Amino acid sequence: MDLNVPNFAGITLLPQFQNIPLELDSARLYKFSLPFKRPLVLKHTTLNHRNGLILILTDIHGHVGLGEISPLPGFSRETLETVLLNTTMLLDKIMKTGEFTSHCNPSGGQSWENSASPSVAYFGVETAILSLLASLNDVLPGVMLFGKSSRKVPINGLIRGSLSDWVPEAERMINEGYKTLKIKVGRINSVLEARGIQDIRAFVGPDIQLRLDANRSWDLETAIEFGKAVEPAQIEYIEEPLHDPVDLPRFFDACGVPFAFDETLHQIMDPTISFESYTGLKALVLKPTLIACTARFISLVNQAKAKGVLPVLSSSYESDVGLTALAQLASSISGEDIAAGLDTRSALAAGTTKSPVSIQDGWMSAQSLTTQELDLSHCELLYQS
Ligand code: OSB
Ligand code: MG
Repeated sequence: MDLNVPNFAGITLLPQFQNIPLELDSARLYKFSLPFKRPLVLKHTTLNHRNGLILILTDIHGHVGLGEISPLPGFSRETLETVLLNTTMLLDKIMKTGEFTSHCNPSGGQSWENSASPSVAYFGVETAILSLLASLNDVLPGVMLFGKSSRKVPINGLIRGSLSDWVPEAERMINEGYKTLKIKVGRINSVLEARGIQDIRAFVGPDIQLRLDANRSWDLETAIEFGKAVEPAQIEYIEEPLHDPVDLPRFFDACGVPFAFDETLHQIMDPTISFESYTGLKALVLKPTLIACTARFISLVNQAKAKGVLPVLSSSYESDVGLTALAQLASSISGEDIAAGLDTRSALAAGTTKSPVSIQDGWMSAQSLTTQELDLSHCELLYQS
């Protein structure tokens, strides 16, 4: 079935990639359930397994497009059951009619800015279509959207252990070649944590970037106290220090530590939200799996760039297929310049490729996966068309 691709789901491809017919042949949807090495403690839940869907599209010439759809419990609004339903409905429509209009698609009077929150099914299906088109055009997917891509992207090493492990973990990561580290804070006493951050800075020296993430753990007073204590450690930014993001400018005024939006972006679905009033805003942490549709993701990237705010691509514990797609997007939006938050694969004990998508010397490859590299032997085929 031919699919009209120049403008699908509110995504406009660069002119040279338009008018190329996409002749879909098959769609297959697999379910995976991958164990974590140890239970993954998140803000609102603890996970033993990462569950999600892998989508494989093929065209009549044998080109392949891959996508992943993995709502994250405690962060996504949707369950896997809901997205499975949404995905199969989308695929039925695409395969039967060749139409891919979603409520992410501004055509038809309904723009995604003022519609209900999109399903992550869209992002997964859009990724698979872009991946198939990229394979047809022999480019990386982001080239069709942003006109460029790098071959690899720098990654921030993720430190999420207990305080006593911070310096040894930082040492291991520096030895592995990471130049940017992200430390999860807001878990125990903030005074002790601030001291831990100073210890890391003293250990790694001035040339390593340090990012922190408090996942909205603090009231304004505690955050300011923490901020003042870590200010000399020259933090690149702290993600979501406050329960209430409205107080972020006051936090910055009081301690001078730049901050980043993460959860706030995924709660406020209005992407026309102005960042202008937020002095001290250094970065938008963009998790496509939570943003849930490509058009909204692109809009946030463009807004960040227009305001001199860093667009930092970040993962949500996707499997290898999803992580590769994220590395490819990062390679187009920030290339080799901004470390991406993709150091989550090491938490999983198994994956969806024969060898895990790896980070070498602090870099992740943006190269596409081939079907030969996939390992879906432990996955369940749920849909075929
Ligand atoms: O708070 O940034 C978070 C992963 C899943 C859910 C929430 C978060 C994360 C990460 C991803 O931290 C890794 C990163 O951004 O470096
Ligand atoms: Mg965060």
